Amino acid sequence: MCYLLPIPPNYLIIERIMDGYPFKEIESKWIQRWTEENTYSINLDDSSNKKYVLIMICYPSEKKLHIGHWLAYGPADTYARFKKMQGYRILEPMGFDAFGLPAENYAIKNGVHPATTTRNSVKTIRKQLKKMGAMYDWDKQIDTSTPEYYKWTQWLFLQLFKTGAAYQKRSPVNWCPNCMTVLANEQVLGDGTCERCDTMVETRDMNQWFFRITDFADELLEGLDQIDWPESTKSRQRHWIGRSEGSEIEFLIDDREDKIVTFTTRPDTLYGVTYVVLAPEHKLVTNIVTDGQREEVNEYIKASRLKSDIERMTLDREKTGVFSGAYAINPVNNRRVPIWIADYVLATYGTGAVMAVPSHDQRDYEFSSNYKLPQKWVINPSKSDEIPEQDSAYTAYGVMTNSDNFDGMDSKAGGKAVTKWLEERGAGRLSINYRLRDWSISRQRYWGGPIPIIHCPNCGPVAVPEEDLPVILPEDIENFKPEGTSPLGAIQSFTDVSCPECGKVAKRDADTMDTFVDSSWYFLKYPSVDFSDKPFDDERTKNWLPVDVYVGGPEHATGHLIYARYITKYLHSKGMLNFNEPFQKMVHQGIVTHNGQRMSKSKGNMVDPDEFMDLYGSDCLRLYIMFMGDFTAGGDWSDKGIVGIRRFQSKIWRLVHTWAKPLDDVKASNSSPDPELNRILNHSIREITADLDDFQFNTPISRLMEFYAAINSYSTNKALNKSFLKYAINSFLTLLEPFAPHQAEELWEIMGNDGYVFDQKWLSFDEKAIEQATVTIAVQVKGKLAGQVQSPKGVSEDVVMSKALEIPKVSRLIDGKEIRKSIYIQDKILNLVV
Ligand code: ANZ
Ligand code: ZN
Repeated sequence: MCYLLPIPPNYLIIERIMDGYPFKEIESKWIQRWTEENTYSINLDDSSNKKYVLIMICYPSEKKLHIGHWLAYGPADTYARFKKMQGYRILEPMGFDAFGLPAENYAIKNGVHPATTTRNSVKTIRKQLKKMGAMYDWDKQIDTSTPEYYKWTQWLFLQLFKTGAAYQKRSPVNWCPNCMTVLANEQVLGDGTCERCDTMVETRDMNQWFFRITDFADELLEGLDQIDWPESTKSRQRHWIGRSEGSEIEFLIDDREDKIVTFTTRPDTLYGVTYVVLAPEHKLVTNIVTDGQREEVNEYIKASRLKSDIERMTLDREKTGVFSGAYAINPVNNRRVPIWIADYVLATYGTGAVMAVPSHDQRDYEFSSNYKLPQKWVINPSKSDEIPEQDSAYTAYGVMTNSDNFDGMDSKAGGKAVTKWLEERGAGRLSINYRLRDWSISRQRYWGGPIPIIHCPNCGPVAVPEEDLPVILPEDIENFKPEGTSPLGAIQSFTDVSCPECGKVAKRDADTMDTFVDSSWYFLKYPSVDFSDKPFDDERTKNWLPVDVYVGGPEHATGHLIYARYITKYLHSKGMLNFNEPFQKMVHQGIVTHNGQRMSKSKGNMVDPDEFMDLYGSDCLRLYIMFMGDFTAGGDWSDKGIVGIRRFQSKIWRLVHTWAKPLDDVKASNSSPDPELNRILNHSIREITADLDDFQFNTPISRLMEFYAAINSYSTNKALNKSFLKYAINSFLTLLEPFAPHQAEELWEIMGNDGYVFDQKWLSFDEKAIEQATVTIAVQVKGKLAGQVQSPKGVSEDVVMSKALEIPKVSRLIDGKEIRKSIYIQDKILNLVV
């Protein structure tokens, strides 16, 4: 091999630092070489045996990488290297999801333009990532904030717009008063706060853009059965989509022409209805409120306006409401029940109206207790007729009671019968509801891709012609602070245009797209980054997608991971993709805490990877992160053990240094192996291979340590077979490569091997070498069989003896007596005489 750079002879480096391992020189040497030789660049025209290993795009919300990035990226790269050595053509790209709130908030806080801060962070992070030594193909990187990329995000928007899948609607939306923007439901946490800033999210009526993700609710559910994802994430998506089968039941309003349509999953409880509830935003509210109640009702509506749906849905909230003054008629028994207005009923779910059954629904139970409304028991657990004292709702199915002709029916079947009865009278029908809402995508913020729409007083919203894309986000502006409307709205040179259809004076849409739109399709762009005239190339996409393995955090379960699936299904439905699930296999890294708490800047418990990089180097940090715990389970961060890993690296370094010269002329061979070392060698290969396939990284490192110790002890053997020793060392380095790429490469070279260890074939193992070398030795005490010892072939009597004495039955039979004599037949029997 010929290198362009003068590289210091390896022996010199070793001589200089005898027991320490000079990681700094070695790691920078290899990074430089990989960069110069473009080692990790992959020609995408050849997709034979491809594997697309994707790590979630980097979100540069701060200046630099934090330990969380390392925790995911390091092991993912180890997996990719392993697969590369197994003979796959690996596409492992990296990019930057550089638009978005956190990056923008960071810029605002520092009084610097977000374009400046973001580009600087991207630069710094890219440098850090290069030091990590991952096999990213930097020729294929993406930055979602560049016009070359967002041009195609805007193109995607236009496809959706032209097919009616992107639409504008005035509706109540989540509003974060601190971030001054609309948020999607997916961005509001379970307690009703903003996922970015913890502020309580409010509701505002606004004209917003939505993507019709609900059109794909059933496909999104069904697709989950075909993909290899963690069950917990699938079930969170199922829950988020929330398919619910039930019935619509109509209640006429007493004294009025109108009727209220309720949605219920329990038509079997219809006889137990004691009141009806409308959501405060329900359109009938103003019609039915009686004059006496109007003021109180208006006050209540105003107050509930401020609360987000997610806050209103929380179960342990105090349930409040007001009486409307009006009454409704239960279709099944013509009973008159009061109509209430309460915000525990959401306008956006079902029909926005509920038939309340306090005895059998917990929310209704609490509400009725607060307002002294009657409760009526209609479902018995069994046939017994006793009505119990209730202190909570009885919500299970059972037997219908107090329900006229339906009495005694099993309540599941009874519910169907009730619906059928209603259907015959035109007062009810089966109905399916979803919890999933259309995806709100417009943001009143500066740092995002502009929405490519022009509003014309004549023609309405008009698509920007595709040939005019991208609509450039103006960067030479001073005031990018959020003020409730998009800062772009104040820039006349941006907004004032003529309508592409009629030529009249018109205005650009001033909102920008949520960053989740940017990341909903980025995995399609990587294999096609070299095509600037289209978002993705058909051939490339066919050859390289879908993604084979996707690695990223579980917190994206009901956000990015649903959006990306939706966009894929949408494009598939339009014939633009030949697959309908983007990520075949999904792996989540576990959450790593620090002193038991989630790492965050505000808690001041962040771990800075650079410190460790400086002290120990990239391989060491990567090894340590993997060794520390289970990749998918996560755990608590501690740096206590990192020195141990460092010591391990030094030991490997010394072993190779000691043997490189003496083995210089020896040919590596396993034709006459030492059985015990050969057993460990093959066992290591078998276990490491299986574990890596399983995204297990800690156990393989233990195997490597064992393997090292076995080589080391064999190397002290007087009758050692040098060819086999060399074979074992080279095998060790091959197995080490995915875990410590810089060190393995250096040692491979020191051993005088040709080429890169990275280009070696992953090793296969010989099951026989593992089995054969293990023997079962019978242990006899006083001529009686007392147990067995499993041991490597050729084991000494001492070792068998000490293992035998650990067997409870053996020690029982010896019973504290002195062992007078022992007869050992090599690898067969140990006979003890007491
Ligand atoms: C009467 C009833 C009786 C109910 C009973 C439950 C138990 P899922 O499963 O989530 O679909 N509901 C309907 N629309 C609602 C809305 N807009 N806001 C709040 N709650 C609403 O839940 C369906 C149940 O949630 C419906 O069935 C309704 O209460 C309530 F023993 O109707 B049920
Ligand atoms: Zn916020």
